[in-house]
Amino acid sequence: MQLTFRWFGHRDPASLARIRQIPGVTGIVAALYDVPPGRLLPRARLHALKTEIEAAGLTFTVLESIPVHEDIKLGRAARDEQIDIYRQNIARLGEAGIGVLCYNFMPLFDWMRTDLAFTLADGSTTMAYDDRQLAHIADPWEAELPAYFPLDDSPENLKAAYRAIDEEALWANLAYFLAGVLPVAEEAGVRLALHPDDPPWSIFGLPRIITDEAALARVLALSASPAHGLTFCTGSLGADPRNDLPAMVRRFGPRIHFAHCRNLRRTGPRQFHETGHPRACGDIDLPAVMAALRDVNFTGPLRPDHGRMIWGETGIPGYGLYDRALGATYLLGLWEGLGA
Ligand code: DNO
Repeated sequence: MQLTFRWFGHRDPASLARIRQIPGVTGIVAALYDVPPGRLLPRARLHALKTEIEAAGLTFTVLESIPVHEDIKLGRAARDEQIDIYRQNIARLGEAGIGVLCYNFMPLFDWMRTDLAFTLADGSTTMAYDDRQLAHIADPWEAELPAYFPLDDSPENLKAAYRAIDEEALWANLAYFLAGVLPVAEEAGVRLALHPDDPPWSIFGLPRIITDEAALARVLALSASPAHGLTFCTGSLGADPRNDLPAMVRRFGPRIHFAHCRNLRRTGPRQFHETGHPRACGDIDLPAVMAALRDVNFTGPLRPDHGRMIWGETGIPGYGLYDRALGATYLLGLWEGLGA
């Protein structure tokens, strides 16, 4: 595996120079975060970002992510135009030598938490989710977490449009999208890595389909293209106790293009909070996941995922430097211990 680290550019309190000092980290996961869905990624900006990362002695390994426009997820008439833009963006990644693209197919919202600063017994803070709290969120459209609304539509229109979209319709729209983009990804040498839904169940009545082993098998069966694969996210899938993560790694091994590793503690039905990475801290058995990745000869990028806020750090929820650096070191330690 290649150990990587997510960097949010100049709004990130962690600099590339600091990230480089984390033992074993060689790759950066980044994006042009300010480019809205449905727009072309300017070639010059991709190039500048890559140059900056390389000047710091790191490689630009993964683009996470390019949001999929809602017209595509909704299967609207304008989707072909949007798919064409997505294709052009994939080609631009290929030109820039960025080999992996992480993306998701969650309607309207990306990952969702109900508490961004839940205090743990040790005084650190972490993100938490309690499904019961969703009922109290008066206007989900005001949620602080990443939601990628296209500039060219209103929340009211989108809400209304999703009333007609059930899970099967979303599956059909995902299949249509993949058929449109995979040939270009193959040609460009870009491996697509579909991120599972986080949390892996429906929220606000919106369909969510990338939730469990059966769903991953179904999505992979849509195409045998070598460009078609997964982001294996232990925290997203692991929020549902029925998901056997090591078994899923063994089953889908060669189709795992990117791995997100983190831990969480389940506190009730559809309730959890995030924790430090070690097995001692939560319910996710990362040693077993790493062993499974070793057994399938995983060579792709892997990154520590959300961490707590520790040592007084403030910043982007889930993405402080310190706890993720501890996570990176833990993951590398597991990997070395496996003789991998
Ligand atoms: C959260 C991330 C996600 C991920 C997107 C990929 O921390 O894992 O936001 O980047 O779902 O499209």
